[in-house]
Amino acid sequence: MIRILVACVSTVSIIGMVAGARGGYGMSMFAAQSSPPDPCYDENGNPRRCIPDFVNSAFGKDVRVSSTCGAPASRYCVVTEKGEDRSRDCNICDATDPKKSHPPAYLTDLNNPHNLTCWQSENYVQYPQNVTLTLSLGKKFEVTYVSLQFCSPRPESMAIFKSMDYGKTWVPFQFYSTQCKKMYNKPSKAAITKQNEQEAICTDSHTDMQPLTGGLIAFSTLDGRPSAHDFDNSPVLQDWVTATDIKVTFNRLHTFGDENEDDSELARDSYFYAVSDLQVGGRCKCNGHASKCVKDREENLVCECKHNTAGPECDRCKPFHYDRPWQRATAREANECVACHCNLHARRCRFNMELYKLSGRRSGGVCLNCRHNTAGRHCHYCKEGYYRDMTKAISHRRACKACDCHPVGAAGKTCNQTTGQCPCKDGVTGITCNRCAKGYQQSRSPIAPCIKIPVAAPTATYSSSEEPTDCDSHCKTPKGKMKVTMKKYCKKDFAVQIHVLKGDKAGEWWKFTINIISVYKQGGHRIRRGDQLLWVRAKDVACKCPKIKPGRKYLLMGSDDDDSRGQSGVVADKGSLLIPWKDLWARRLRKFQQRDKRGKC
Ligand SMILES: *[C@@H]1O[C@H](CO)[C@@H](O)[C@H](O)[C@H]1NC(C)=O
Ligand SMILES: *[C@@H]1O[C@H](CO)[C@@H](O)[C@H](O)[C@H]1NC(C)=O
Ligand SMILES: *[C@@H]1O[C@H](CO)[C@@H](O)[C@H](O)[C@H]1NC(C)=O
Ligand SMILES: [Ca+2]
Repeated sequence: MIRILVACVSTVSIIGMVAGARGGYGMSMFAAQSSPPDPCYDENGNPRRCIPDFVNSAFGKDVRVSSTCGAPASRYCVVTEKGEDRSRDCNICDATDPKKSHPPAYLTDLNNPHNLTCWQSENYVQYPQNVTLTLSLGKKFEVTYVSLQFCSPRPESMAIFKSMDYGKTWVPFQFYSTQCKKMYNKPSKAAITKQNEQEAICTDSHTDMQPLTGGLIAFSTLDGRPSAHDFDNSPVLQDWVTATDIKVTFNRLHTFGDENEDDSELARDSYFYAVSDLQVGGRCKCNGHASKCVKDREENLVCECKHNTAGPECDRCKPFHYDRPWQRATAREANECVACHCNLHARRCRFNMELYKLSGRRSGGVCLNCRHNTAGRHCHYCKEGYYRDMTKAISHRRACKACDCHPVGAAGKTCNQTTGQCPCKDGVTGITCNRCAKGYQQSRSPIAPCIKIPVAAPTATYSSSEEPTDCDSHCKTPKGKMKVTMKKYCKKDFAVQIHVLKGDKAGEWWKFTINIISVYKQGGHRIRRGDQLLWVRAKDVACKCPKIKPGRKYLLMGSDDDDSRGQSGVVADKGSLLIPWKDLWARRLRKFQQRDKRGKC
């Protein structure tokens, strides 16, 4: 839109445009009859760039002026030219008489070409006496032109300034003078290049045609500036056209070469400035995120921000919409602000540039103060001590349940995030570790709250039909106390200390889970320390040769040749020695081991 304006703003077409902008905000009255579609969104509801109407932002506003005629009442004369003859038409300026006053309000009233109302300065305001007009727009505008329609001759030297900080500091917009160098220390014909697009230039073009009254001075902010055709992508020019206040300074009158006749009859009372219309054409600055400006509660003009933006100029993202950095909207991209993804568990978030870059410039929002026992950048998992209730969506208020780990039964307070399983102490079971596992019973110890129940001999599980009757003939080795001797050690292929953990019957066999604690002699099958299976024929177990009970430790000495089982693990049979373990054997067996190494077996 701005581009279109740039094309048509020239001193030739400015009158027409000014007329179009006349009436300020009143123009939108007709457009707003049957709530029109929001221009900030397309028909599918997608955000798109939107901008407020082009207006004369000076219309109806107060202008502060440094000089106004009529207090006290004074005479003034207008010089008119008819061919070679100059004549004077004299009048009285009287601030107390509405018909003869020229107040500053006439600068920005409705401009009726058939009944011009002119503000007028005092007489004799000659250099270095200056007259200034200061206009506050009330907020930032993007100014396309500043124009002045004169009732007096146009000034010989004048300057237009802008402020972006409500009048604290001023930046020159444009100078007009027949003697640029002398008045403003500027060359009279300076080129604007890409390097100095924010530079005010001085021109004498306003004196080309010199009507004594009714002349126009119009400054187009973008005219002749190289980036104007690509305004969307030129932060420099976007900044250049931005203003909160406009100031016009008249520095020197036009005296038509009659400086020396100051006291002459003709020149008397005809040195003053008079302006019928001051216009500042532009748009309320909303950075492409609002289609209109409205008065807020404090009567300040502000943008009616869309696209999740906020601020008087929609110049930041509104709270909780910090997933990507704020950007001005362009014709191609609305660049709307995006809400942080917090699964309804957070009300605040912040932007993190590192994460944004890591995401390929997609998402940089980090949720703050995740509620409902959630945690993480997007409040997307459960905080420590809680687990996901998979029957509920992550955005549900009760998506995270407390672990409730049993204070005695659990080894910690943090459970598995997906299953809710607490870490249980030995022999403890249950999701919260609140009961003893099978084969365990409760104790009074908080360290080992569940202890093993002594396991009955596996023989007890035999059915009577299987009860062997001929054990004495079946077992070769005599029962009774066993001694561990070097001779027995040498005779057997392996010797290991084992801990029998549990036993299960498997057809013809018993399958014991054992833990091999130490290896004192290594057979041909390379027995390793750690958990192993021990296979014993059911009949041997029934006849208690060997006699074996889970939960006990034994010395097991056996031969390699019985591998009839063909399974992994160790095999014990009636020929094996399985003797309840005594700690004092450890030393003895190490001695046997050393002797064996020296070949003494
Ligand atoms: C011209 O404008 C002035 C000030 O608004 C008003 O008082 C006056 O009646 C107008 N005159 C005509 C002829 O419209
Ligand atoms: C009038 O303006 C000119 C140019 O800005 C400046 O040099 C001069 O000091 C001003 N005169 C007064 C009286 O302020
Ligand atoms: C949680 O339990 C699941 C399922 O049993 C398992 O796959 C996962 O590894 C466990 N997580 C942790 C951290 O232990
Ligand atoms: Ca007027």
